[in-house]
Amino acid sequence: MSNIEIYGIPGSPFLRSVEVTLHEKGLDYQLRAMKPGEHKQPEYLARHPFGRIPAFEHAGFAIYETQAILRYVDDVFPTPPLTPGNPKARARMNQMIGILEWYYFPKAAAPIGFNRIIGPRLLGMAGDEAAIAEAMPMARTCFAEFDNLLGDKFYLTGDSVSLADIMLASQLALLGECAEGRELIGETAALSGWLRRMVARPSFAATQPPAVLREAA
Ligand SMILES: N[C@@H](CCC(=O)N[C@@H](CS)C(=O)NCC(=O)O)C(=O)O
Repeated sequence: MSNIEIYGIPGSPFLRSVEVTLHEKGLDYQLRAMKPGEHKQPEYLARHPFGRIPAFEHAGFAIYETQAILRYVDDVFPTPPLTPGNPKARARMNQMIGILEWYYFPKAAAPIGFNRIIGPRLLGMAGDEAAIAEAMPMARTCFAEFDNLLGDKFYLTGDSVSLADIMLASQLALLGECAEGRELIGETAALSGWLRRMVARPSFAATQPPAVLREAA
C-alpha cells in the first residue's frame, strides 16, 4: 500500500500536475477524490485552510500548494530528476512556473476554463461570456511568452521534462478542451507540438480528466 495520498477534485490541472509528477517518478499513490464543494467543508479545510485543490500527504507529512508538493517529491524521490541542474535552465523553469501562477492561471485560465468548461459541463452553470472575452488578451500574452520561452527546445528547459513542463501541460491540456484554448494553442509556433508530445507521455495518458470535461465544446 502506498504511503502517498493526494486529495482533490478530478479534472483540476493542479491536481493533475501532482499525479503526473508521481507517474513520472514511478510512484504509487492513493487519490482521495472529492466532489465539488467538499473542498470548502471543515474536514478538508483542516488540511488546506484556503480550500483549494490539491492537498498531499506522504508518510504523515502533509503539505498543500502544488509547487511545494512537486519540489518536495522531486527532492525526496530524485529519479528521474525534474529540476534542471543548470542554473540558467532552472531559472527559466522557475520563471515559467511564476508566469503560470501569477498571470496565466488567475487572469486567463481560471476565467476562461471556469466559464467555458467547469461551470457549464460540471456544475450546470451558464458561462460568463464577458469574463471570457476580458481574459483573452492576457491569455494571448501568456501563450506567446510560453511559446517564446520554449523556442526550438524539445521541452521547456531543454532536453528533458521539468516541473514547468508538467505544470504547464496540465493547464493547457484542460484549456484545449474548449474553442478558445484550441484557438490560443493554434496561434503558437512551437507550443502546440510541445503540448502534443507532453500529453502523449504515459504519465498524461494515465491521468486523463473526467470524460464530462473532455467533451469538445
Ligand atoms: N496556488 C494553488 C492554486 C490551486 C488552485 O487554485 N486550485 C483550483 C483548482 S485547479 C481550485 O482549488 N479551485 C477551486 C476553488 O477556488 O474553489 C496551488 O498551487 O495549489
